[in-house]
Amino acid sequence: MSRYLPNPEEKIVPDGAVRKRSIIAFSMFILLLVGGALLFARLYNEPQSANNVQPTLRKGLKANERLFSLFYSKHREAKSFTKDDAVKKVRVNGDVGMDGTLDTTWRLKVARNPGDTLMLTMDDLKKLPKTEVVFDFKCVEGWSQVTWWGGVRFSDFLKAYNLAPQTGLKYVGMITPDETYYVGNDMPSMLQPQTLLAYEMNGQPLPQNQGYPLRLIIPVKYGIKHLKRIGVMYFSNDKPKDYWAEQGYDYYAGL
Ligand SMILES: Nc1nc2c(c(=O)[nH]1)N[C@H]1C(S)=C(S)[C@@H](COP(=O)(O)O)O[C@H]1N2
Ligand SMILES: [Mo]
Repeated sequence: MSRYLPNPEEKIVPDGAVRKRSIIAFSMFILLLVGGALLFARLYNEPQSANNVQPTLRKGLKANERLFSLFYSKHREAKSFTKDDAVKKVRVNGDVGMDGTLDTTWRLKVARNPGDTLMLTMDDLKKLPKTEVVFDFKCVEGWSQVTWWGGVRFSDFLKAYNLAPQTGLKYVGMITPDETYYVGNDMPSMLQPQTLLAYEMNGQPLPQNQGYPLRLIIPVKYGIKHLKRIGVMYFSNDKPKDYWAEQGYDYYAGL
């Protein structure tokens, strides 16, 4: 018969408290309902932007993008391979901005500050310490190849040309000499130690169609970001224009 005895642990809730809780629960329900309806109405009435996304959703996407770029762009490194692993026949892919051939009259233009643009020769760059990287180069089209590159580590280049203050900016932009191919990369990925201004492939000067005289190698990113034939380099807090991002690809294109 003990089951009919009241449990001394059980609190007897007075009627008034029950009513109060019901009112709170019901108010929350109404609030959520109204909130949901308002959000829906806002999304429904908002004009869609160029990418078919309403500004409210776009804000959410942007916040996510910032979060991901924060967590995934730092401290990452692409797996390294040995030079023997590297393929001898490197695929050529993408020829935007690659018309004609370049010669030694080429200069790397670096917009250091307003009114202060460096004009560097290949010899200037070859004087800096050389770094070699062998990694699995991945294209968004689905293929990948282990390839071997040599050049100046981007962070070494920045030090040599007093560009440390520019690392306080969020992005580095690069453009081909004819301005038809261009990319933007986030600063943490640019500062990653495998990122090179490359002038060699398989121990030889870059072939014309693979970016002679200088290209970007940024192993933490997909191929679209490895701009071949660098003409201009600049630094900015705004996202530099990006050829494939304009076509709808992910701006960060990280691996
Ligand atoms: N100037 C320029 N750089 C470019 C491209 C391009 O079309 N033009 N294509 C990109 C893409 S999609 C890839 S996969 C790589 C290919 O580099 P590779 O030709 O040396 O294999 O270059 C990238 N850099
Ligand atoms: Mo690619």
